[in-house]
Amino acid sequence: AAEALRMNVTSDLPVICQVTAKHTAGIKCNVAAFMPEAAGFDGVSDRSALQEFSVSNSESFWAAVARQRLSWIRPFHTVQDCDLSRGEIKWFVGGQLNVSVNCLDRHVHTCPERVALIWERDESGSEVKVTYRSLLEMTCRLGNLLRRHGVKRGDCVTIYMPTCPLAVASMLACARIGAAHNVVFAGFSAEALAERIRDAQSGTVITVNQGVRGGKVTELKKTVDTAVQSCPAVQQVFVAMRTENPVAMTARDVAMEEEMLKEDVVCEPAAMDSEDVLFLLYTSGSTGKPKGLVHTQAGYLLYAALTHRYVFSYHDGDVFGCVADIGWITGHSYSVYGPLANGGTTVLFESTPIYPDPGRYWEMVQRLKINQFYGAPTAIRLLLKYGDEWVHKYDRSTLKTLGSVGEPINTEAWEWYHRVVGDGRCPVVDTWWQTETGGICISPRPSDADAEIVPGMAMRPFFSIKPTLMDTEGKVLTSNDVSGALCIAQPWPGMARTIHNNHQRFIETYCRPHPGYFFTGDGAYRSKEGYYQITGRLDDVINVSGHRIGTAEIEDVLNQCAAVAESAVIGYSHDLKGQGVYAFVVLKNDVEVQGAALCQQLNNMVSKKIAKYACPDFIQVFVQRLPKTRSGKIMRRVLRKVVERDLDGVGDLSTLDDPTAVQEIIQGHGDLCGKQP
Ligand code: 6R9
Repeated sequence: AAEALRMNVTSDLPVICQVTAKHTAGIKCNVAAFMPEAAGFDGVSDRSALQEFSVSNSESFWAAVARQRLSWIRPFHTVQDCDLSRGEIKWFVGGQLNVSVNCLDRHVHTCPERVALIWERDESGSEVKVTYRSLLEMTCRLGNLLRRHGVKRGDCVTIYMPTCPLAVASMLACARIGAAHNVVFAGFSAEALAERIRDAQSGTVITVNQGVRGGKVTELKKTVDTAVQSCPAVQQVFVAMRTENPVAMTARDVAMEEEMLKEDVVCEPAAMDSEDVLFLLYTSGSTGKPKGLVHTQAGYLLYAALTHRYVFSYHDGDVFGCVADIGWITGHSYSVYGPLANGGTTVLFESTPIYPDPGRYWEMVQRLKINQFYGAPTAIRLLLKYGDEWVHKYDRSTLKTLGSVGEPINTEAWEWYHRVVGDGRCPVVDTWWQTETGGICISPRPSDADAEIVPGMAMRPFFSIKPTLMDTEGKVLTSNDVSGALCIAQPWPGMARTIHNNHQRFIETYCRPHPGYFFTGDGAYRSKEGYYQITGRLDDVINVSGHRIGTAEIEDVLNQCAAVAESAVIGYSHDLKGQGVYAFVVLKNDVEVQGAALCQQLNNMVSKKIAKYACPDFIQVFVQRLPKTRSGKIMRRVLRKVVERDLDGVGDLSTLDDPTAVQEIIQGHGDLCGKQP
């Protein structure tokens, strides 16, 4: 343990700097003060040399960082053992550690009363602070409770909870006893939850009686009740109380807080191998069912911690405010794992940007003295429309860095974020990454404090990340001022290892398209200066308010409607949401339905089977047929052009099976968008 304590990095920077200064020129002191490990890297005397070193000597880089920043039960013997073309990724082989010990125990030794979590409850002004000591206690009680109820190492626990301390404790309790967690966003419907529980083979679910968001109560426990009816493997449901309203309990339900009180506050941490599973997180792909991406212990934690520390320039004592829900990867990496591994204070935001009014974020920044604020462009665009007064009302002088994530941030929103929210003082970091990458891969920082930041661009790769652009033939584009498919040329510790129960799909999606590279599914432009700008998905995944959804998933639901023969869903550019959902629906020959009633029914189905955010903004119902190639593939390109009103861009229709289909679609689109603005 004493060894572990000494590994805490951020507090002893000045000492390391002095030691280094004795041996090297003064300039090296700077880079070692920035990152202590750099003192041991040959020839690294400034930050750009450090960046180059991390890419060319990625093994030495990560070995040093892993020794310095994680506390190991047993040291690793092999830094990495990866073969990208076969999708075999292993980091820190031979090493053993416990993620909850790294996030909790080692900070409890040095600063037990430091605040770990600030729970910004939906009810504004009623925040709850949880110290490292009490979060460890909570986690241990919960770990013991899960163990007593038979949850074992290697099991998978599904967590269906709002963003709150007990949700974090649940994640960490799983990590403590060696179980994997599967957090399902509490906005997903019973069917979507059930599908994820079944795919993850979870026997245990943790939930709350009710959720509260934007002043509205949601019946989460009832949703779980419905979901588990179709999940025969579920043996127990732990129910915490978010509100005071009792809910009906069955024989399989366990009152969580009550039972936790009976448990010991000490819980022996499991010694986990670096490559044991830490969690599954489901996300949408372009085809098929949502996929459970698998992240493992050491590499994921280290990558989340290092990116949190350096992209946001997080320092000891700062209050980090990531407003993402824990149901998404952003919540995992930057509300929970990154900040806690760094011994930070992290905000858990339960509410919405406009509850009780559009000043919510900035009132919270003032009240909690937030130093780094991390949110989504869709919320920034929404708040921009409400005007500057809501921002000016509150003191934002504590803010040092502003972050953006989830989708491209347009220049107008970026400028407003920078100028109005940050008073022009704070760097804005547009961070590009994915559920698959585990943590931020491209972002303007870290770089020199005065390095330029271009609005709306993620710009620079993080340590050891080697972005590569491919042309349509799969050849590497080497020059600048080019666009292509964004790949990453070498493995990094934070990347997903597989898709749960479907390694073949993992290989086909990420490794096969460009052998030897990790394919992201996004397109990117590399500017004359060599900066990266993400141009959007290359596949049939759309991004609604920063939430990923596969068009195929929505089509699946629409096609289940008795009146529907077939459907095609596309994304279109939407002012607030980034992308909206536009559905083309072809009716069966013999049906007679009222358009409005049908649209209502289809919307209800999507909301019931997936989630509200996936509901189409427009449903164009028609009777003929979708534009298809002669081989029967729906030509989405044509549909997109129609919706974008770029009829010249529709292009060559000669491959279409029936070119007149397009006329009907253009006509129908005009009628619909005249009626439904
Ligand atoms: C972290 C997260 C990933 C997809 C990704 C891309 C889009 C994320 C972005 C961005 C442009 C950014 N995306 N960040 N596009 N600029 N800064 O959002 O993960 O939910 O898996 O979504 O989101 O298309 O491929 P995830």
